[in-house]
Order: sequence, then structure tokens, then C-alpha cells
Amino acid sequence: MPTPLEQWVDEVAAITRPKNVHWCDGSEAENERLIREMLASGTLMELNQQKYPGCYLHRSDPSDVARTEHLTFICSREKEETGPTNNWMEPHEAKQKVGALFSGSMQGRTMYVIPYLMGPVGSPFGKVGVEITDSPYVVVNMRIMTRMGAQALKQLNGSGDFVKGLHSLGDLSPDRRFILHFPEEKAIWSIGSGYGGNALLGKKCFALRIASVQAREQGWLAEHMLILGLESPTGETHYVAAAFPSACGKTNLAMLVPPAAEKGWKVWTLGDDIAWLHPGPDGRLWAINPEAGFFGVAPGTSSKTNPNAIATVRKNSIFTNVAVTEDHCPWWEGMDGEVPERLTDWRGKPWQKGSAEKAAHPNSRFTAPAIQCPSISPKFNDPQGVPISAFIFGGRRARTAPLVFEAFDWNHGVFVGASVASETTAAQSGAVGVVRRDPMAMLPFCGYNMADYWGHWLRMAANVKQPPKIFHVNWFRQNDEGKFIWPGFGDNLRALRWIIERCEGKGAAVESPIGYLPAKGAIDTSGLDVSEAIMQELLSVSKGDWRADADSIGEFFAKFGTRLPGEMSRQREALVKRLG
Ligand code: GTP
Ligand code: SPV
Ligand code: MN
Repeated sequence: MPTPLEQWVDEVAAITRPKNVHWCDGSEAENERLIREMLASGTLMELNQQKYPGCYLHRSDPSDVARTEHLTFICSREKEETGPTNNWMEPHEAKQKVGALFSGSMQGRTMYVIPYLMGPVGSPFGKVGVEITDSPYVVVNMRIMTRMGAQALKQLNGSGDFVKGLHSLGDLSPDRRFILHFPEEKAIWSIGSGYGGNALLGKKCFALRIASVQAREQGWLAEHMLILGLESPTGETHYVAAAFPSACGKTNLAMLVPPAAEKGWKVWTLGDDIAWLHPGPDGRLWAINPEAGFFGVAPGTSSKTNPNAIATVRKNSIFTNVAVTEDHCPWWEGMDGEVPERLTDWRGKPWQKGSAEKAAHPNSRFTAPAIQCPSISPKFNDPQGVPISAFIFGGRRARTAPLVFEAFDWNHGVFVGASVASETTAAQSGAVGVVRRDPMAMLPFCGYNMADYWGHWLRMAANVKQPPKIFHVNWFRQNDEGKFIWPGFGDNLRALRWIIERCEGKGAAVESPIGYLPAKGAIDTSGLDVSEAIMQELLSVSKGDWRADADSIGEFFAKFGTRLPGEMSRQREALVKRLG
């Protein structure tokens, strides 16, 4: 009797008609062979092996450089299940339409079967996925991003309990690109893209869109959150999880190195993008990072902003759409040192210093094993995960949102999360810098109706006796010249410290219409080059701006009609009232 997995692989092969089928075991030898083949075909280029051992460059198709949200669909039977913030396609229609594109799509190519585990080995919260793909680049990335191969098959143990992810490069045309999710069958179909979240199906497609549906069914949370541990000089560690939209600072915060003035503090990294959170028997929420690697934004990463990331990517890493120096090292805007006179840009074209074009694509990224990160937490592989003291929401807001504030309670915190807004970035195709609502940083990643998702968050409090306190931060406040007024990066520790103090029942705060703000002097500014006036501005709340924000939240909520939990309307009305 074939196993459910073998049966599915046969079915897919019959449709896609590959030249041959390869079952990935995740071994070193297999990885080396794939890399050799990709070097020969030009899919990968070798980087300087003295300075970057085991590192390679990939240039994706220039029309395939970011997630394409307008080509991403949730295919629930009922349209209302997906809600107003998701694209919907009826499942039968989707299978007809996109099935036709899969027909023969792997002809002349090898079909790879990638069993992978999301979560630490042996974790009761881990889940198995299998991705079928015709992209060897996807295979080597999945090997870094997940626990791939034999360990996943062992956990699967011949059962049919896995998320089916079918991926083909197709012809890479955006006209024939679709990223489909079938929440009722826990399946994913992706065709026409070889890039990031569109193609590495364990990440956004499974660990967020499908897992958010599983989480609702099973009483837990699947979130677009980093996880970090903050150790105090006395050796106590608090864990926090933070949700910021794409390219808004999760990787940087997760790997934070405290400034020199903040002696004795230490950040431990557990995850930089996704958290799966379960209520524990002790009444707290426990988080695991389902991923095993980082798919991080390259531009802006330097030994000043994120030294731990720089150290992490020095070996065994894949760089996608970065520029290269004359001695074959990866390069991007914001990197250390002088801008080189000459580079090869992300498209492979010669580039000269002073050129108006960026040398690296703004969404160029590195794929690197998490265990190479110098600040990786000793609990990274802990099957139980870590208990969360605080949730932090945030986004890029040039104005309105202060540096940090605390929600009054759980329900207010859910409202704060639901009303997150942020300026768009290069992480998704389309205009950059446009403010949009991005609830819980999950706008592109929630696999069902967002109104029901807020309802699920509200209900979670019943299963968690000691829920995390909820905060909101904004590292991106600007002055009239468009310059950031907060130094950010390592200095974000100062806001983290206040957050932890609040969790411990300490930390001075003042009540404001939007929540508790740090009292004057409650944020440690020792050794910080920020004037008192700027600090005041950073912590200021303009009633006019917030009234406008409350209106815009109201317009956003109205899209959900009667499905919006009443508590969300009540929270908004209470905010309006407090603003006077
Ligand atoms: P995804 O991987 O897309 O989910 O992104 P992310 O949230 O992990 O974002 P990341 O940490 O990679 O940061 C994205 C960009 O924001 C990078 O260019 C960073 O240099 C920049 N950035 C991160 N933190 C800060 C900060 O505190 N201040 C400022 N000004 N920029 C920051
Ligand atoms: C994001 O866009 O939030 C990412 C990168 O983390 S991708 O995997 O491409 O979605
Ligand atoms: Mn992300």
C-alpha cells in the first residue's frame, strides 16, 4: 500500500510530467550536488569562498523580486470566509484555472519532493509539510529555512497528516503567477514565481496563512512575530514577541546588540519572522519559532545596525538579488565601509558609484541558518518554546504613533493590534511608502476573515490566565525634513527595557487617551544622543492626528460589516471618547 505522501507524489507527477523525481533527504551530499548543478546552469554564482565560505548568489527574474499580494488567493468554499482583505477564488474554479498551468509544467525538469518540519524536532507544536517543486533553488533555501528531510519523514511516520505544498516555476510570467491557499484541505498551490514567500511554501503560505486557520481550529495563534529573550544584568530573562509588517524591523530587533551605555543587558534571538503560540498549563502563552533560518532583508544591514546578522551571513548563506563587488563579495546599500567605485548590480549589469539606480534590489535578501547567529538563544531548539511576557505591535509611521505605549488591557491591546498601520515597503510589489492598515502585521498573511481572527484573539484570553501585556512601538517617527528622529536599532533596547519593567509591575507611566505612555524619565536615556525636546516629541500624542486615525480605523472596520466583533467597535468608540 502506498502511503498518502507517495500517492500524492504520484498524482502530482502524472499532472506536471517531470523528467524525474527526486526525494530530498536533506543531507550535506545532496546539498552539495544541487549547488554544483546550479553553478553549472547559472542559477547560482559562487561568492568569494575565502571571505564567504559556502555562500552563493542567486539573481531572480527581474519581474519576480517580491511577494505579489494581488496574485495571492485564499480559496475557501465561501467568499465571506476570506473576508474583505484577502483575494478570493472559488476552489473548483481555482483548480480548473491554475490546474491547467500545472499540466506539463515540469517537463524536462526534475521534480523535488521536500519533506520538512516546522518547529523544533520533537516539539508537540511542530507540524510537517511537504513541498513539491521544480526549483533546486527552493530546495537549498528550504534546507536552511526548515528542518528538512529524514527528521520530517520520521515525524510523519507514514501518515497523511501534512500540509501539501505544490510549487512550479512555470514560465515565471506574472500573467500566469498564482499563489493559492486551500484552507479547508490545508493545501497550497504556487506557480510562476521562484521568489521568497511566494515559493518557499513553509514560510508565509504554511506557517502563517494555513497555520492561522489551524490555530483558530485548535486554539492557538500563528503570528508574523519575532521572538526574543531580554536578559537583565541580574540574569533574569523575559521573552517577548513582536509583530511588525514586512521590512519594518523584526530581524533587527530580534538580533539587537545593546548600546555601550546599557551594560549588562543581552538580547537572545529565538526567531525573526514567525511565532506559533500555545496556551501552557501554567496559564502563560508559550512560543516556538517554526523556522530554522532567516530570510532577511539585506539593504540597511551593517555591523553598526545589525552586527549579529552580519556575522550570521558570513558562511553557508544564499544571497538573492544583492550586488557583488569586484572580488565577488555580496554588497548592498547601507553596508559597512566606502561605497565601491564599481559593482555588478542585482541584475548582473555593471554599476558605477553615483549611479541613480540602486545596486542591490531594495528587497534583496539573505538566507542563513539560525544557529549561526551569535545571539541565538540556548532555547532555540527547546520543544516547549519560551513563555511570552509581552506582545509588541508596530509599524512605520512618520507621525502619529509615539515611540512606545502600553495598552490598557488585553481587549484594548487586541484593538491596538487590529489598528496597526504602516507605510508599505519593497517586501511586496507595488507602491512604497503608502500608509495602509496592517492588523497585527498579518494583512497579507491571515488565511481567513480578519474579523474572525480578531474574535479569535479576543477569545484567547479565556484560555490564558496570564496573557502577555500588549504594547505598540514606532521606531520610524520623522521630522519635517523626513529624517528619523529616533536612532533606532541598538537603542530600541531602551524601549524594550521599559516594556519589561511594566511587565514586572514597575516602570513609571502616565495615562493618555491611547494607552499608558512612559512617564518623563522612565526611559533610560543615558549615553543617548537625543535631546529632551526630541524625547518629548517622540512620546507626544496629538489628539488631532489620533482623531483622524480613529476615523480611518472606523472606515477600515466598516469593511467587515456585521462580522466585526462588537468589542472592536466598543474599543474604537472608547478611544474617540477619550480623545474628547
Ligand atoms: P521581513 O523579513 O520582511 O518580515 O522584515 P523585518 O520586519 O524582519 O525587517 P528588517 O529587520 O529586516 O528591517 C527592514 C529594514 O528596516 C532594514 O533596512 C533595516 O535596516 C531597517 N530598520 C530596522 N530596524 C530599524 C530601526 O530601528 N530604525 C530604522 N530607521 N530602520 C530600521
Ligand atoms: C515578508 O515579506 O514579510 C518576508 C519575506 O518575510 S517573504 O518570505 O518573501 O514573504
Ligand atoms: Mn516577514
